[in-house]
Amino acid sequence: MTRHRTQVAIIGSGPAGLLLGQLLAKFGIDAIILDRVDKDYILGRVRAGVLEGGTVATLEKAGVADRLHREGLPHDGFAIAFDNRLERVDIEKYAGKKVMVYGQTEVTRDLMAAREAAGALTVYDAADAQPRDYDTDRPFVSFTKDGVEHRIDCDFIAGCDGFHGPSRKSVPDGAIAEYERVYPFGWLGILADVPPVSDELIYANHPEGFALCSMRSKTRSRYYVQCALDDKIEDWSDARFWEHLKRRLPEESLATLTEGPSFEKSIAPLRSFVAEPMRFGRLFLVGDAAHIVPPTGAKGLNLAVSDVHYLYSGLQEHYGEGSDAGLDAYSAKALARVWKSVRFSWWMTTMLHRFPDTEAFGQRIQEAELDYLFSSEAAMTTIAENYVGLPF
Ligand code: RFL
Ligand code: PHB
Repeated sequence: MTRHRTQVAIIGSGPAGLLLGQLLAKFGIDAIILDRVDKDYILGRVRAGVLEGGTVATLEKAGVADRLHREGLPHDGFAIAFDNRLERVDIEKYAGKKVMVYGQTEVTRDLMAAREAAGALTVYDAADAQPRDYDTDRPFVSFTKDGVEHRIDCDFIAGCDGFHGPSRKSVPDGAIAEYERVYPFGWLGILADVPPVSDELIYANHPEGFALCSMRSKTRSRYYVQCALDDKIEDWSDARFWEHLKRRLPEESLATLTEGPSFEKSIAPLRSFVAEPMRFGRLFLVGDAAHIVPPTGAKGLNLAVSDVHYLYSGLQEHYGEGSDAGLDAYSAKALARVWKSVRFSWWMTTMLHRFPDTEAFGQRIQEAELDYLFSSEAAMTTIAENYVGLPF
C-alpha cells in the first residue's frame, strides 16, 4: 500500500476535474487528480462545442484561455430551421452576450498542458478508485495502479468522474434522490474536414428528425442527425448520413453544404438526470457525476464549469478565511442553476426532435411553437438569455 496526502482528491480528469485542479493550484491549494483511462483516451472523446461567456471567464481566471481567444470562434447568434424556413436567434441583440465555439477536446488539452507546466500530479490508468469515509473528517480515496494499492488521504473529495463514475454510486440509496428522463432517440455525430455550411450553428426541426450543423473551426464541421436508439454506427455510411442531413435542412442551406469523408462517427443517447443533493459530508459531486442534460441546449460542459466555480469559491473560503459558508451552500447554489439548464435543455429537445409517439400532431405543435418564437420579442429574449447562459 502506497500512501499519499493532499488537500483535495479529485476523481476524474474531464473538464470538471481538470478545471477545479487548475483553479485550486492558482490559489495554492494542493490537489491530486485520478482517472480510470489515459490522456490520449480522454483527448479522443469528441463532445461539447459551445462555451458560455461565464465559462470563458472561468477559463480566463484559471489562466487557460489564451489559445481559446486566438482560435475560438465568437458567435452572436444561431439559426433554427423548420418548415423549410431558416430563422435567426440574435443572442447579442436579445441577451447582450456572445458564446464561443471551441471544442471540449481543446479545453481539455489546454487544461492538461497547464497542469503539466505547474508540475501537479495526475494519475492516469488508476483502477478501482473509491471515495471512502467521507462522512468522517478523515476521508480518503483508494485505487490500484499497476497492481499496487494506493490511498490518498485528504480534506475533501471532488467526485468529477462523470455519469458512470464511482462517486455518486458510493452514496447509500436512502441519502440521494435521482430524477431522470430518457429520450427515445439518440444523436449520430460526425466530424469532417469540410467548411461549415454556415458561419453560425443551425438547429433543424424536420418531420424525419432533428439535425444540427455545428463546427470546430472554419475548416472543420461537426454535424449531427437524430437516430434510433438501437441504430449501429455500421448502419450509417457517410453517404447515408449526408443524405439524411440534406433532407432535414432547408433548401436555402443546401447550396453552401460541402460533403466529405467523416473521420469520427459516434452515437450518443439523450437523457436528463439530476441527483440531489450534490454534497455528502466531505464528498462533493461535480459536473456529469451529478447531472446530465441532452446536448440540444449546449449546456453540459457549461454546467460542469458553474459547479466548479461554486465549489472552488467554497474551498477558497475554507482555506483562505476559515469559513465553511460557501461549502455549506454548494449543493443548493449549484442545483438552482442546474435545474434551470435541465429545463432549457429539455425544452429545446422537446421542441426540435421527432418523438416516435406524438406523430403528425406533435410535429404541428412544434411548428406552431417555433412560429410563435420567431414572432415574439419576449420569446426571443427567453431563448437568447438561456442559450448564452444564466449568470453564476
Ligand atoms: P466527463 O467529461 O465525463 O469526465 C469524467 C472523467 O471521469 C473519469 N472517470 C473515472 N476516473 C477515475 N475512476 C473511475 N472509476 C472513473 N470513471 C470515470 C472519466 O474517464 C472522465 O475522464 O465529465 P465532466 O468533467 O463532468 O464534464 C462534463 C462534459 O464532458 C459534458 O457535460 C459535455 O460533454 C456535454 N456535452 C455538451 N456540453 C456543452 O456544454 N455544450 C455542448 O455543445 C455539448 N455537446 C455534449 C455535447 C456531450 C455529448 N456526448 C457525447 C455525451 C455533445 C455530445 C455528443
Ligand atoms: C457541438 O458542436 O458539438 C454542439 C454544438 C451545440 C450543441 C450540441 C453540440 O447544442
